[in-house]
Amino acid sequence: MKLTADLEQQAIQELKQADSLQALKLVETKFLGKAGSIMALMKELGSLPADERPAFGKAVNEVRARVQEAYDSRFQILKSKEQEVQFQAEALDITLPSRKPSVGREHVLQLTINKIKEVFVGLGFEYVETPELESFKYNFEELNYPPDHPAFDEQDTFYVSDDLLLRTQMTAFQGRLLEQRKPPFRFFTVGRTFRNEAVDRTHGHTFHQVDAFMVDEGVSMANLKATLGLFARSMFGEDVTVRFRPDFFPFVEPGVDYAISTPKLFDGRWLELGGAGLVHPAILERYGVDTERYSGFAFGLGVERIPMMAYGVDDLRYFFENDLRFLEQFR
Ligand code: FA5
Repeated sequence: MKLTADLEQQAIQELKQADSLQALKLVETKFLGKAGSIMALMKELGSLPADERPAFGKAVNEVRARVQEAYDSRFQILKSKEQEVQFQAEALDITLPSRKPSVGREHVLQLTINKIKEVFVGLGFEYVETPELESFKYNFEELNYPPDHPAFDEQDTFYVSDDLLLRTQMTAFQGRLLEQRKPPFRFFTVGRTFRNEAVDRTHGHTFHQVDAFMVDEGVSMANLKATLGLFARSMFGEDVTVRFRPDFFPFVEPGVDYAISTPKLFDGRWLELGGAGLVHPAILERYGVDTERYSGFAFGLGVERIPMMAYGVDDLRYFFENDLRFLEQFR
């Protein structure tokens, strides 16, 4: 029996010394495995005299049970130690401040367009949209541009074919409306316009315009001035002044340019927002409108100029660069 006692002691000693699950597994195989030393003892049973076998068998079985027990408890200890190390490595620091969710917002030009729409809808104007890819007919011909007129040079654009071009002015919507609707009416539109332009701080090749077109009985310059005055006050505040100076556009008579000034901005300097005038009778007559009875006004304004003026932005290219540091200032 000394043999079994020694083996047990040795096994328990080695199990205790195993300092990792991997090392423990090796000890287990060495003593408890199929080819292990305890099994080897069992195999010796057959070579013993018959009367010694039961006692020897019992002793070996007891040793095996105790070694197994010692293995199990060591296994538990090592397992929980290893888990602890693993948990520590995987631990999340829940006291770290989380990243702020980034909430999107509307682009400053969209905010401006929303406000423009609010003002004109409030004045009883109906909102319409027409195509960016426009025909020569609506963009120029129907707007009284004589062939080879110098006014074309100011509005060179991107041609897709001889007849199809990227519209240069929202005023192109007038012919499309007159084809479908009879006066009295008030329409406005906002959209993207394009010109073959030397890009600088106040000129883009792509920009936005808002155009309005009103035809009714007795519409005069007084209505136009009142509407644009009210528009300016809605966008820039009560202390804004508006200025109209004679200007030429083939589709209005008389034509004016429209500028605003407020003491708050750019030291009260005048900033031109767009052009305006009374609709040229030739345009209305082309669509069968009785110009003895009806007259109209029209204007077209640059959208970018509005937030430039309102926020003191000195370069229109900021609006298109999509730099969040710039865009996040507006809400
Ligand atoms: C026109 O486009 C006329 N259709 C306006 C009009 C409508 C007159 C109805 C009379 C009746 P103009 O080319 O001046 O006019 O442009 C109007 C405004 O658009 C300018 O005052 C400016 O604010 C803006 N604009 C014109 N070109 C550019 C550009 N390249 N970049 C940015 N804004 C521009």
